[in-house]
Amino acid sequence: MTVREIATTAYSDQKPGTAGLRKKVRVFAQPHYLENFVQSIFDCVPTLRGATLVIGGDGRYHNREAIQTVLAMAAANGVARAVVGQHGLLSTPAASHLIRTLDAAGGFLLTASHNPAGPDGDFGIKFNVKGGGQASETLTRQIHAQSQHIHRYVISDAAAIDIDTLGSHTVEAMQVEIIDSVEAYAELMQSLFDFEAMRAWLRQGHRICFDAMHAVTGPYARRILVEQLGARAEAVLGGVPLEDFGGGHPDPNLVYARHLADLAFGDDAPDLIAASDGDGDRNMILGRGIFISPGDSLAMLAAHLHRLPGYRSGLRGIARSMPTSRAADRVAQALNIPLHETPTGWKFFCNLLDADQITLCGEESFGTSSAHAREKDGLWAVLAWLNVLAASGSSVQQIATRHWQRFGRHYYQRHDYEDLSHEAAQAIMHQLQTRLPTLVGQSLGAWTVSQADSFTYHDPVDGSVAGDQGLRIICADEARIVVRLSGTGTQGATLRLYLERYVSPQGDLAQTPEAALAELAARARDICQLEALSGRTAPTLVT
Ligand code: VG1
Ligand code: CO
Repeated sequence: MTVREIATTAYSDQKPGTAGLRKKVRVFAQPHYLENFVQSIFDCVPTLRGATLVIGGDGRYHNREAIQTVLAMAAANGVARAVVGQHGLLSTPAASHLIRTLDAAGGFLLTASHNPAGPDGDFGIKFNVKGGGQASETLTRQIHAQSQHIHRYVISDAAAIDIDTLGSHTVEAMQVEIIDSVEAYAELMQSLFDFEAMRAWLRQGHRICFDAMHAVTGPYARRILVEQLGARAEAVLGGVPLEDFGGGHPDPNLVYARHLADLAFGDDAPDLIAASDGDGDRNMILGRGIFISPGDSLAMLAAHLHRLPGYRSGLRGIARSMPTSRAADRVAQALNIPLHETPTGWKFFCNLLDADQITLCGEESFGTSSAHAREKDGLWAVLAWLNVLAASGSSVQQIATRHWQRFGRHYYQRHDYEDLSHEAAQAIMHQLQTRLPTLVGQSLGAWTVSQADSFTYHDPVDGSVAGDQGLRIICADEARIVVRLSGTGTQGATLRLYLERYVSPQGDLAQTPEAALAELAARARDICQLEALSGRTAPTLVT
């Protein structure tokens, strides 16, 4: 075993997006591509030397090779101990938890989340810091800058190690432990939720269905839902992780998990139907005859969380990303606790969580989590709902209806225009941004624009400022349009149009989101000059 220093040249495209570096597999497979980025991280995080490092991924194609590369480079860069999930699997929240509990100096998460996998699919890597949170904007910028003039990296030439068998190894002076991917995470869930109440609820004949979509949460769901809570084995669909996710698109929403909506709205539906995404941080929640939008899920969990063992002392505060519906704001108001509005991306929640200012946070993109981790957590959200059902004796439908009757309903949709040319996307954003000041006071269908601006976030904890975080057109409490460009895509540009409309408890609470938002959607398309600037007349994806 020797450590070798390899000369390399920089790639110009290693700028991480909303959640790490995501590219096509063929881009990552270029010589030195992964190595350059990994070395840039080691160069920017000197505290990894002599420390513990967590490594795991979502199990997609290229995961296993990438893990061996990261291990060989970790050994060469002086890491003392690497902890790797068996078979190379760690869900994003489980990795975050391990980093925290092992007091690791950081973790490498090999994931492109829900993006399709396989030789023609996507791959990704993200670095989480001590404490388990995502790398800050500042660190992300430093890593990118380093990747732009990297000229060498170091790597051990040790043979690949067996990541499928639990056990210990050494690579150079580094100790490697292959650990059970689920155990610590399952213990964490037991400390937060009332497993006995959930078991009793299932024993009474209530049924759940959870789809792991052949991605990373399969082993977690089988262990926790089936082995520990006593759900039937058939309750877990897609429970075996596959390198190509079975050819599917593990992005749980009404389009890519249509079959779950069909199940929920069909005869004999289970009481709770749920799914998670490729890396286990997203969640989708449905009940018999009802889909719970992520913004509603955040608000409803906020209203009920105090019923659950880990949250008996109540919530310190709630945070949501700016485009996420303002449903949680009403609950925060009722509970008399702060509500923070952050930019899109989980990294912006981490300071608030570390400073103990919030207990619960969420995003419209099917992400919810609490202070137990520094990532969004799909199975946590599913267990939280399951526990709320067991503790309250109510159905999902009853919880939602009562919530709307008390707080009113925030109808919500996100319209994605995918694979636009970068020029068209920029033109749309530019023209809208320029016109924003002129929109205030103008009427927008039935509403009047009260505020129109580009969102800037001032982090209350470290004082950092993040500008250009999306354009918003607000019609007081009643309606809102948000427009931003995706930072996770790997092909062309994706424009996201977020639509929200509030209906008070006295109004019509039983509309479909599509009908409730039709007028706002048409106004939003006009305001963005979508057809004129991109030729598109309809979104490619509505979630
Ligand atoms: C999207 C979502 C954002 C989420 C991010 C990572 O980002 O909108 O809310 O935090 O994905 O989630 P963007 O920039 O494409 O809108 V995941 O599950 O892909 O790690
Ligand atoms: Co994800």
